[in-house]
This record gives sequence, structure tokens and C-alpha cells, in this order.
Amino acid sequence: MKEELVKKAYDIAVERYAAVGVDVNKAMEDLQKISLSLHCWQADDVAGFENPDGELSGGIQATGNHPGKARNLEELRQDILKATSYIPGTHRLNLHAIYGDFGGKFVDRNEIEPKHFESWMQWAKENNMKLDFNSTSFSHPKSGSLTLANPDDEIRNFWIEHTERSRAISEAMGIYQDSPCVMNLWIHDGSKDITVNRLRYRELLKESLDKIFATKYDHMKDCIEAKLFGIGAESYTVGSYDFYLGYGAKNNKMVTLDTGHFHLTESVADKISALLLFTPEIMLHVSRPIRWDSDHVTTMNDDTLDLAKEIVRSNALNKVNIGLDYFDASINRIGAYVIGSRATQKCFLQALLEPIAQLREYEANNQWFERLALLEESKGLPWNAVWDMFCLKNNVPVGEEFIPEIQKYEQEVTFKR
Ligand code: RNT
Ligand code: ZN
Repeated sequence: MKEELVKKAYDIAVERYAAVGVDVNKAMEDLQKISLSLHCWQADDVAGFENPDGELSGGIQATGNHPGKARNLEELRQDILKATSYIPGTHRLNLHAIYGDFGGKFVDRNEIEPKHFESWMQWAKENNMKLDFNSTSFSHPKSGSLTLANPDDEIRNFWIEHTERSRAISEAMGIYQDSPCVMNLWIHDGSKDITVNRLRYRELLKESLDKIFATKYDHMKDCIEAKLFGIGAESYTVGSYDFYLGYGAKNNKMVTLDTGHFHLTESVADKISALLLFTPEIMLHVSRPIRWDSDHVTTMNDDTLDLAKEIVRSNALNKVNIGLDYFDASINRIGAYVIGSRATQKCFLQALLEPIAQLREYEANNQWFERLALLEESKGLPWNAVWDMFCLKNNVPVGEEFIPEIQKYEQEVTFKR
């Protein structure tokens, strides 16, 4: 793309936005500060390195068989760096416990230690990334349908141990990188068919969480992720939204909002302002559910736009951790990272460019026609010229220019795997 052209369009956009009272430079500065937490699991269809040939379980599925997925730690790191070279800004990497550097040995979930993640910490530092973390309850012989809520003491304690160790690893990461590591806890616990013990499993989960969170740490932050249902666990999810909302509000824990974990007509955007009043921060898993929690690649759709706008309107960018969570195995996986990340950033940019002062003035004066008219007109303001400039400034491809780059990497690297 001709630099000239991008600059010309940008200058016009700056003037156009000034007419509605929006400072484009300020929006660019704010966007620069937004770090996404990139999910490591898009690169290899959630396989991990504990048992890469094992089956993905726990009610989640990566469908498709596009060739070239990362088969080991080196390939995964290489792919992530490739992806981030097409995403403007500085970002974080979100690891799952099964992605440790296990050196070819089998390390069970109740044996993981910070040392298994040391090379990740060093690598992240070298590449100017901070790490986030997740305990992994799925894809293990002891996963079954119940982990932290399992009435069997031995199994439940195994998962408690795993989760406690995951928190210790997160703390070590937080210390190493001098920035808190956000640790997400999602378990798939549930039931395929009607259960007559809803309360019992939730009591057990609450007890397990109380034990897990008894250790206080200063360099990691906990978040707990609810879900509506999973494949094979359609009738009951122990960790439902009500459950974690209650637990989080009472125990001052962040609740993770995965955009695929609610009824399809439920607005996740509307939850932001409610949660902010009762929980310390928010963790997001930005995804794109199609008919169910399908984890399609995030796009710049109304749901994601609404979410970004609600965060910006609530002045909550410093309280919301923005993670991505999708896994599409049917298209180029590096391309999937780039599309979803850039789409999320575009949504935040549009949110930051909203003529909010004027809109709020209309609302304060009960000028509802004017409010709706400006909301509609602002959809067509030249935000894309600002986005192009943001990419140019950050030295990443402008517009669709990343397509041939990714095609090249596919031919030269991933297709040869
Ligand atoms: C599953 C949850 C969870 C996982 C990751 C891999 O429905 O969204 O966050 O996607 O932990
Ligand atoms: Zn999620």
C-alpha cells in the first residue's frame, strides 16, 4: 500500500473526526496500549505437548484438517512469532498447562512445576511478550465428566493439586516478567443427561476452589470461567455463570466472559458494566459462536463491536484483560490468529473513535432521535483510514497485504511439515 495514500486518507479522517469532537491521536495512543492475550492453542488445535496425539476431550472440539499445524514447541513458537509480526502493537501469550517444555518426558498434571515453563518465560522476555496461564482439566485419563467437582476424593484431589500447581507457575511467571500473570480456571465438569445432584457437585466445586485459592499470591491474578454447556455435557454444567458470578463477587475473583458461553441472543457486552461494580477486573475470551460455542475465528461483527464499545464507554480498559479463545482447524492457523486479533483491535479502535461526548450530551437532554442518528452516522466515519495508519506506524502490513505473506509462509514452512 502506498504510504502516501494511507497518510492522505488519515489526514482527511483526522479532520472528519474533529468535526464530531473526536481526537484521533488520542484514540491511536489508547489503542497502542491495548495488549491482547493471544491463545497459544490456535496453533495446534488445542493438542499441547503432554500427549500431542491424544484426543481433545472436555466438551470442546477443533474441527477441520488444514495441513501444517504446529507439532512441537519450536514450531508453535515460530508460528506465534509469525502471527504477531502481522498484528500491530505489543501482546501477551496465553499458555495452557499442557504446553510445558517437558523435554520429551511424560509429566503428569499433578507434577508440573515452574521449571517446565522456564524456557517459555525466557522466550517471552526475548520477544517482548508477557505470559498468562491456564490450568488444563481436559484431555486426560482422569478428566472424565467431573474433575474439581468429582465426589471421588482421589480424582478431585488430583485436580486440586494440578490447579494449585498451575497457580504457583503463574506466580513464578508474574515475578519473572514483572507483570501479573492472569490465570484462568475453566473446567468442563458437567453431565450429559439430567442429574439429580446439582447442588452436591456445586458444593464440591466451591470447596475445591476455597482450597485452591487459600494460598495468596501477589504476582498472579485468578479468573474463573463459566460456561453454558459442552458437547457431551448438555444438561448440566457445574461451573455455570450464576455459580462463578456468585463465587467471584463474594471472593473478589475475576470472572471470565467467553463470548461463546452464553445463550446466543444474550448480550455479553451488557455484562461488563454490571460485573465491574462487583468484581475486581474482567477477563475476556473473545470468540465467535456460530449456532453454538463453535469457537470460530473472531471477526469484526456487531457482538465484538458492542463489547469493545461497552468497555470503552465504561472507561474500563485498565480493568479488562482481553484474551482470545477460538480454534479453527479448517483454515491457515497463523491467518486465524491474524484475522481474529486484528478484528478485535479494529473493534476497539472504533470504540475509541466514538463521538461519545456529543452522544452523552444528546442523551442528557433526552434528544433520542439525535442520539440514534449520530450512532448510525458514526458507523460510517472513516475509522479504517485510522486503522491503516495504525498498521503503518507499527510496521505491519496495511489492509489485505498480509494475505500473500501468510501464503508464502504456508508454502515455505507449514505445508512442509
Ligand atoms: C472452553 C473454554 C476454555 C477453552 C480453553 C482452551 O469452552 O472456552 O476457555 O477454550 O481453555
Ligand atoms: Zn474460553
